[in-house]
Amino acid sequence: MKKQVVSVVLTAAMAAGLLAGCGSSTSTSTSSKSSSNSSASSASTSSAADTSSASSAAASSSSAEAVASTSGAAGGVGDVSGTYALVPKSAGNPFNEREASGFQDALKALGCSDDQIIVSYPDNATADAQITVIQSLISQGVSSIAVAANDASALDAALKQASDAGIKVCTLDSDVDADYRSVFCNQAGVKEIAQALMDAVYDISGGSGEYAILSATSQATNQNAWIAAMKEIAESDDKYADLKLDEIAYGDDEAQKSTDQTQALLTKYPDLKVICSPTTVGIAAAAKVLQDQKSSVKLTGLGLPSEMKEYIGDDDSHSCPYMFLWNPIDLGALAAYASVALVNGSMTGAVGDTFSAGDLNDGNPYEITANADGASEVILGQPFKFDPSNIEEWAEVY
Ligand code: RAM
Repeated sequence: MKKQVVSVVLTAAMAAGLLAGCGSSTSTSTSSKSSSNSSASSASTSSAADTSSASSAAASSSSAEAVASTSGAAGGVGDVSGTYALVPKSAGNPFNEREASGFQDALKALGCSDDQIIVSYPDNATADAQITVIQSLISQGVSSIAVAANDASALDAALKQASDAGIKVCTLDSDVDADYRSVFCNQAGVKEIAQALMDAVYDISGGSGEYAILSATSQATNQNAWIAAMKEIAESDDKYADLKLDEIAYGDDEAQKSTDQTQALLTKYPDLKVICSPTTVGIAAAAKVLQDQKSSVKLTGLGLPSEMKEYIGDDDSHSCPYMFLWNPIDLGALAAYASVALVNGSMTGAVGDTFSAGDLNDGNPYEITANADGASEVILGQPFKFDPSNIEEWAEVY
């Protein structure tokens, strides 16, 4: 049933994509229906996704003047004056580039000029690299920082410095301690993602046997939260009692390291049945290793359809029967809308607050909810499954 919905949405998306294809990349804010996967925002993807580079999209020290000259209400979100910064996890990761394109396009669609939008990629997926970037943004006097954190607590001091300087801070994709940000833009509930992954391991393994996890960095808040929740699920239900987790390996969201770690898992665990990789970089690397080697080990996890198209399939010649993700472009857009609402004061980021996010959420405002620890978050949607029936179509989108 979901597939039908998606297929309709997708058809619309692709039609919109054709229309948008020859124009500029500012048509972000249209979005999905039933899931965080979407739709017309994705239509702007193909151009936007290619445009992000490992440097600031519009880093400009003269942003303060530009900011002052932009004001007024746009798209129901209120005043868009300000300079909005995004700090992704690292450069060179296509997921992060799509996130950045969503952030940039949403702000442009609201009428922000290039000078008001800053995307600053850290050199690598470490807290130290992000601290350097955050400190530079503080000296530039930006209005907000949206960060996909490489560590749950190592950014605390830098983010406190930012808040003390009057900068609004939110997180997306990967969170920090709640005291150091106003709200977390979460792609999907931690439990929902973990449940989808655990059930995929169960299903693909046939309900018993050995599996391993190939994660991103060992400090990544998001992957660590998903893995902890997977463990909890596995321990709390006898259904999973015959599954054995051999190891959690870390590919650091680097292709070569993820390839090497996959290889090492295959060597160390001859009875391994399934690898679950909750990172787009890890899953793409593992998919290639397994498929090239015609390994009987199967793969699932979180992957970008465009990178996984050739590996998704039901037969022995494909390494990954199915996987999950959400729309990274929409996630970036959500962080843009949250940043605007924090800066113009239409919300504080507290549980119960609402804010407008253009056409995301079918045009309805998002409500800020409490996560398992009681901290505020806004959930983009549900994790979405990609399998042979839909991978080709979605590979065109992101
Ligand atoms: C990688 C990153 C990102 C994560 C996705 C699924 O690209 O680690 O943080 O959300 O995978």
